[in-house]
Amino acid sequence: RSSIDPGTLRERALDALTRARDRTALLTTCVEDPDLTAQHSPLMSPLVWDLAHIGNQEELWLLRAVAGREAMRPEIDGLYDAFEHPRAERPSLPLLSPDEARRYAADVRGRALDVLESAPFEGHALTEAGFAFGMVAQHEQQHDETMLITHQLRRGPQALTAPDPAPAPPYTGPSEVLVPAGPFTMGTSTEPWSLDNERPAHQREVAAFHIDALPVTNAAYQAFIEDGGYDEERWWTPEGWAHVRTHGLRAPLFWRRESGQWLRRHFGVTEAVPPDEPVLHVCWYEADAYARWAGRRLPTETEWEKAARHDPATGRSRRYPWGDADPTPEHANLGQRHLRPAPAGSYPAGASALGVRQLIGDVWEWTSSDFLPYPGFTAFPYKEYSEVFFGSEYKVLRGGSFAVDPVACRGTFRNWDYPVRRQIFSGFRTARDA
Ligand code: AVJ
Ligand code: FE
Repeated sequence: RSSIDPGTLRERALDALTRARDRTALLTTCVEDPDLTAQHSPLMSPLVWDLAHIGNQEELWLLRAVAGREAMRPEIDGLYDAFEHPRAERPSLPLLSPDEARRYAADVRGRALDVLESAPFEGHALTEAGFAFGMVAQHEQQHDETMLITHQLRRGPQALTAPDPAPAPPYTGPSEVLVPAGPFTMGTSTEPWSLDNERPAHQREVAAFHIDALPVTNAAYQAFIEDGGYDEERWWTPEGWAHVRTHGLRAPLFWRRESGQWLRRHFGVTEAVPPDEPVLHVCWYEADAYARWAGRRLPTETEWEKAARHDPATGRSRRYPWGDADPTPEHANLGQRHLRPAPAGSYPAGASALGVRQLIGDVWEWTSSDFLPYPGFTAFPYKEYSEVFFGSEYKVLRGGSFAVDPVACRGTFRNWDYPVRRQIFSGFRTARDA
């Protein structure tokens, strides 16, 4: 049971859905229609697929599952089922045109808002505390991040702009923080819109460890490159070594070296790689190799969450590093307010109880852990959100990037991807045994 009253939750759901749709509109109107139907990378869908898929999932969950309505356009369900067609195949499908997709998504939304007015927020699993509405808003925001990745991969002039984060005051704290040994509560059984893989809350024993107070920066990563990190097999796992050799990786995605300087292409603009920003667009193999080179290792997922949530004064796990309050712009770089991570050492107000900074927002952080269910996991409301991905193929990322909306980000939130992926907004921090 949520302690927040149903009226407030209903307003929050409306607000989250509206914010997601405003962002979707921005991401699908800042370029002309040919850029919506084109495939900018075989790793990604055409933007117009994401747009109609967002509407289709909203129809499936809010209109059909919650309100028991008939399918509006049963013939399109297969086109927008992510499991029926891999991304690379989607451009060749008879997809809705940009105008049709916009109209369909808007039509679904109009009806979904009617459903929201009267859906029972108590006594029904799917709508308890507004869950289905929160889930649909999170789904749209996740695809908005996916679409932002497509924008980053797109060739051509800049289409999106946002103010840069404020320069960080110099960070004078310690480079790493000791997280003491002892039990800690991982996951949640009370967060009303948490997704199935975050549940249930359970106790874990964690040995003492040290974790970086800040994410690894571009300058630090450059030192690894310049020390020959990509040429030395000893830093890499066998799979990682095979991967960098086969694909000729020499630096993070989007970087190139010119006249002795590292440049990168960032949302259509070539810029010098900013030394103080958290490193972005590295795969798990690169993060893991850097950590070994530095004499350290990636944190486990459990260690990451303990560093983020454990309050040694009370023994409690908090919702966020800074406490239980929802994120504000003072706490973290979230919601695509900026189109880049903030310099390492930013957001003192977002520090954890132990003083670890920037765990939420800025860059997704690779952990050493495989994506596995917690003890007592039950798939809800569908196996295809998490359950079908459990196993050793995927590594867990934590904390969310600058492109994650607050509705889809919590101390317990789990993301996952293949260890070779680096078009995502991924970085990392390192740890060591105490
Ligand atoms: C949780 C980000 C891995 O994008 O594949 C979107 C989220 N699930 N639609 C993804 C998701 C279904 C998912 N990730
Ligand atoms: Fe989806």
